[in-house]
Amino acid sequence: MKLTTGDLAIFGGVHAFLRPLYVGSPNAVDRDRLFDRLNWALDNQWLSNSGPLAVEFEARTAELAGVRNSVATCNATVALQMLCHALELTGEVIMPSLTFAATAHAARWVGLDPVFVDVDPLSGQLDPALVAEAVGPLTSAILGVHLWGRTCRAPELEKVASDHGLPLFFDAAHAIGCTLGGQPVASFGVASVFSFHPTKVVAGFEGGAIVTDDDALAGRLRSLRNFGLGPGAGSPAGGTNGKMSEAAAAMALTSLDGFERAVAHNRSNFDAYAAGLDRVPGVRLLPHDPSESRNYQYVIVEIDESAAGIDRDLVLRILQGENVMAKPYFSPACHELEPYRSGRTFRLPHTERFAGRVLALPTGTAVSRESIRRICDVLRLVVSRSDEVTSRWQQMKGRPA
Ligand code: T4K
Repeated sequence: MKLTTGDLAIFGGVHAFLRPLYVGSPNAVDRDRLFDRLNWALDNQWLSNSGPLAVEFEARTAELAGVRNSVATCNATVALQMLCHALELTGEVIMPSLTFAATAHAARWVGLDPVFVDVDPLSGQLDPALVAEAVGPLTSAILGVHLWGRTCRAPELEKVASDHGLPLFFDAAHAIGCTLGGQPVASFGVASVFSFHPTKVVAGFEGGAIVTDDDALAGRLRSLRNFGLGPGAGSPAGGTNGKMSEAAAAMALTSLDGFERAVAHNRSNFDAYAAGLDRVPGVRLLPHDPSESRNYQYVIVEIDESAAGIDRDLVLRILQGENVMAKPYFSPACHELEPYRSGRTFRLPHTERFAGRVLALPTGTAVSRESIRRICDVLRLVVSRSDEVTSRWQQMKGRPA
């Protein structure tokens, strides 16, 4: 059946989906396996503090990351904070602004000043040449982000870091299982941080991990995670409670068991979006390099209003009306958020362009190819009838409530 603008829910039509379809719906897990693990932990009467399930999870994530150490944590935000302390950073940290608030806030929380640098206009990833220009007397580190699981230019960032004698570390919250030049992402820089939030391809209710080949750094992180006690103790920061519980590890291990299946499902979903959005003017699906391993957990489209005839915010509103709960990841960019926006005098044009145009679309094991076909039908309709959609929307907005 061919859709018309009158079928759109914002104009009084029936929702395309009866129930909301979320970006970041948790992937399905083998519940029997999960409950076996939870029961085992309860029988063990050991529920946190580097329990056997957390230790097993560390071994498996270190192997997947291709490094010697994985330090499992309660979430990735605390992991980033711990890493800033373990590296004894002071002053400023250079990072992209086009990322989730947690990247910048983690540094801010431990008393560092994020220095935001613009992204490459095509990839949306941190631009190493601009990073080099931003290095100043107060810079103590460079923090790269593998945004949306598409890798940033880590080897070039390594060069900048080594030219200036700075540590380089990565927010790899989106990038478990991803490679760059065939190497696991965690092989770049001094350490990388994964997130195991429920919205991630590997989920532990909540969870994170710092992966590193630096044994001494891992020792300091283990101490920081446990109130600054035990081997590796002595950080000026004291310590925190950043531990992963056994319940989180049970979930994370079970999620990891299904990792390949989830990635295959995401890949198939990505291909369905690519087919459904092929040649839709002004709607660019951000590609994944087929020669690299990718987890495909984020499907990002960029809406160019000048070619699509409709802006991102109206597309978002229309999709949400259909119960497609797309997300404008990552808008506003960090430099436009408090506490960074007050008094700022700089602009990050490519970051701001991406932030005004991007949309994350639902994927994961809860999303089927048929659902994607319907989402793409809506997107094709709103672009092909963009004038009509925009003027109906403006009329509606102008009407008194
Ligand atoms: N660095 C980067 C680059 C990150 O993207 C993140 C987190 C971090 C660091 C920090 O990692 P963690 O400390 O969280 O481990 C979500 C997530 O909460 C956040 O973890 C994630 N990135 C970010 C990209 O997305 P919000 O503010 O969008 O809202 P939230 O979590 O309420 O809901 C997101 C979507 O997921 C909604 O569509 C609803 C759906 N959802 C969420 C939960 C929790 C579900 O369907 N089921 C659920 O259980 O942040």
